[in-house]
Amino acid sequence: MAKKNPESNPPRKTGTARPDRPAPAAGPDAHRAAETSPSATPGRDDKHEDLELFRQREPRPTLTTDQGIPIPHTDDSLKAGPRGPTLLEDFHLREKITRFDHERIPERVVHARGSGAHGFFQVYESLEDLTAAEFLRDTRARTPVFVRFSTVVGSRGSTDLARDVRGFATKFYTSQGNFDLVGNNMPVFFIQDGMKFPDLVHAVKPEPHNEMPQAASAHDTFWDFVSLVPETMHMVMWVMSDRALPRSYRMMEGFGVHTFRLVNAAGRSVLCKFHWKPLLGAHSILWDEAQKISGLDSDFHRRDLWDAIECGNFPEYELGLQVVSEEDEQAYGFDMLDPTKLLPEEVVPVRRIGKLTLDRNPTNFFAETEQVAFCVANVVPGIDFSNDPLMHARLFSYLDTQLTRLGGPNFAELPINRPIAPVHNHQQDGFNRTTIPTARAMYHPNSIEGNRPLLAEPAAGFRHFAERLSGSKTRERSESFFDHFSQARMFLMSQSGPEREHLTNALRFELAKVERLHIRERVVGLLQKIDGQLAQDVASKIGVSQPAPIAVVTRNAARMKDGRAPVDASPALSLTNQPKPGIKTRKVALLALPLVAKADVDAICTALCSQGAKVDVISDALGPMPSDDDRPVDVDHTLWTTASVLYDAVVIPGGSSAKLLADNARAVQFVREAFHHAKPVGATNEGIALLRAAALPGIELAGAKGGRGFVDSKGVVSASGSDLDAFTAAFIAAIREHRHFDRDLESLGA
Ligand code: HDE
Repeated sequence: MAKKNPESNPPRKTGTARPDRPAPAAGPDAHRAAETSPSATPGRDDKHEDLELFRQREPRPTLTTDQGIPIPHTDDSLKAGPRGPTLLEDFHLREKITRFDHERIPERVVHARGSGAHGFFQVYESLEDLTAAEFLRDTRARTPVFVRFSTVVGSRGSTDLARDVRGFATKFYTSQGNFDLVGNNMPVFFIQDGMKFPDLVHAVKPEPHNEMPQAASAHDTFWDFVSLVPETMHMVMWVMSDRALPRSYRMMEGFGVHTFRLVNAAGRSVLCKFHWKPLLGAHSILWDEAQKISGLDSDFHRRDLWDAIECGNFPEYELGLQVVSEEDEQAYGFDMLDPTKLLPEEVVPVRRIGKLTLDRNPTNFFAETEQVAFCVANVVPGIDFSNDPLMHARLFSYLDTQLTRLGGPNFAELPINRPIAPVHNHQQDGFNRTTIPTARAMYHPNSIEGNRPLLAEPAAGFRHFAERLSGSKTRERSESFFDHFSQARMFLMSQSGPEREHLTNALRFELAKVERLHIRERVVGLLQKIDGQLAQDVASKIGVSQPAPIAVVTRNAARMKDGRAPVDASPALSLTNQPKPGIKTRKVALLALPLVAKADVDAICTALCSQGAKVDVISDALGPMPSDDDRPVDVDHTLWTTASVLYDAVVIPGGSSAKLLADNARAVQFVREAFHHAKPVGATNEGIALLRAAALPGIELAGAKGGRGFVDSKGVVSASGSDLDAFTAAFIAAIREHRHFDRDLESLGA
């Protein structure tokens, strides 16, 4: 593993003293560093080693105060007699209570609820032609990263399963300093100018008079804002879609949203959009599931991420780039500076350039996940900003918000935030300074310290791209930002039938919770501009009179560069079209009672686990469960403590007792609910009795009167007295598909 530059910030285990350097030579460049900044290739463990310096791992033999004074008694306060008043001199009590009183810091004003993980990023091939960023040029570099996933609206303790945008923020600890890619799981945003962000957030957060509802956009103030600000409509389509309900943080895409710039060593700039592509594919759940999971396990996503990493199923994402030349800023039928627009992958393909692997859980939630401070303005040489007006407000906001949240300007010294690249400057003092500068000259220029720290060589330091700018000061929106509906329509038209149905139902749900009729009416008016049918479908369920059909003015949502071949739908925007790489890490519930057929259990578990799935045995009691041979089966959960919404699929093996499951109301509910949520369901031999009891509409089962020995019916796979291999192969294929919406879900009240 490559070693870190010895000049990294103190404290260090070894070599913390800075090597003395000779005073700068006289001459025009006497104020510049003779060598470039750190060039050592980073290794994946560099940040881990850095954090280890701060982790308290030593055994804790004796209880002490913060001052190190040994404490022999911590259960009673110091009193004047056993029943007397507590004495003020009890410094141990005072310290303990004081520390407790001040444990909380302000939660993030948005994205308060989050989960983090450590990992590393490695580029596949050098992007030297595009960027001077070392971590994108050096294929040997395993750049340490910390990622924090989040919801936006809810408070720190709110559910993971809110209908919401997810944050996907990545801190790259590169050899040239920290680069923060602070993105979301949706490629566009609600508003075009950061000036409107406080308005948006005040509208979507709980209402000011009663602080309700928590972590939900289904209320008047959000939809009032939406109805008055049509630029929100494209993002509203995304938030009402299945994208707002990811199955897992490990199974969602990420986007930088804004157009960035890449600048190469020669100073040539191109525009660029960043994407994260999950290697497990992108999958979602249904709103009914989300609501139920919120009650059963509001840490569902946090637990999923944590467990996957603990089990060695490291989440992986490829970093993708869409690169566009400067001149093409407006060549695709919209303005690349407008963050309510996306560049369809069919117009400019996403080039996958490297891989992110998350392979380590934090050791302390507060110190790492809570104290991590991302900042859009943290860019390294070779990456720069565009003039997106939303981005520019963000360039200010992130550092500013940490001043309150993390108690002053020294938050970059916190272990999770400090770069692995050396930090030397003239900043000093402030709340919570932890390093001890020993320099005598905290100013530039100076002669006392040989003018140190020296300025970086121009070729190595950050240089802002010398974009030619002109314009009069004005508070105006560019006309090129005015089309608010074409891409909203493009998104809608890109959805598969079931996805569109979910989106329609989401709008019905949200708007049915809006109390004021005039707000609902205005939103329907906006929906009409996207699609008349959508407007009618929504209006019919929310007490708004059917809007008279109007001709939707369709413009090209995007076009190919040469102006031909307009893009009205982008297949890449549909989750249905996403790659379905396999069943790795999918969770399967195996329902069984004592005397279950061990041969069936073994065949199912072996086949599913060999493909990387996880099988949980669920029965009516914990402990080893007798099977039909001598070997018991370990039970993971009971029917009382879990539910089908926590699983991707359910399977019932045979055995003489399996038929009893058909009389167990919880087991029947388990299967019906899994079916209702379009999940794969499987059963072998006697286990099929439970499927029969669940009365799954429109499904053919094996072994039924005249039925065959093996049937695969819309993701319900059953096998009676037939080849278990054929069963497991078909069941695995059904799980790979994720969901089966070709079922008759209406008749179950879906
Ligand atoms: Fe943020 N955003 N944001 N945002 N954002 C914050 O920074 C802000 C926007 C995003 O896990 C805050 O440290 C403004 C877009 C993520 O710690 C704050 C505007 C995108 C996270 C802030 C936006 C994001 C934040 C709150 C409009 C996707 C969580 C606490 C101009 C590209 C980072 C904090 C984490 C957090 C401001 C819009 C993503 C207040 C002013 C667009 C993932 O600074």
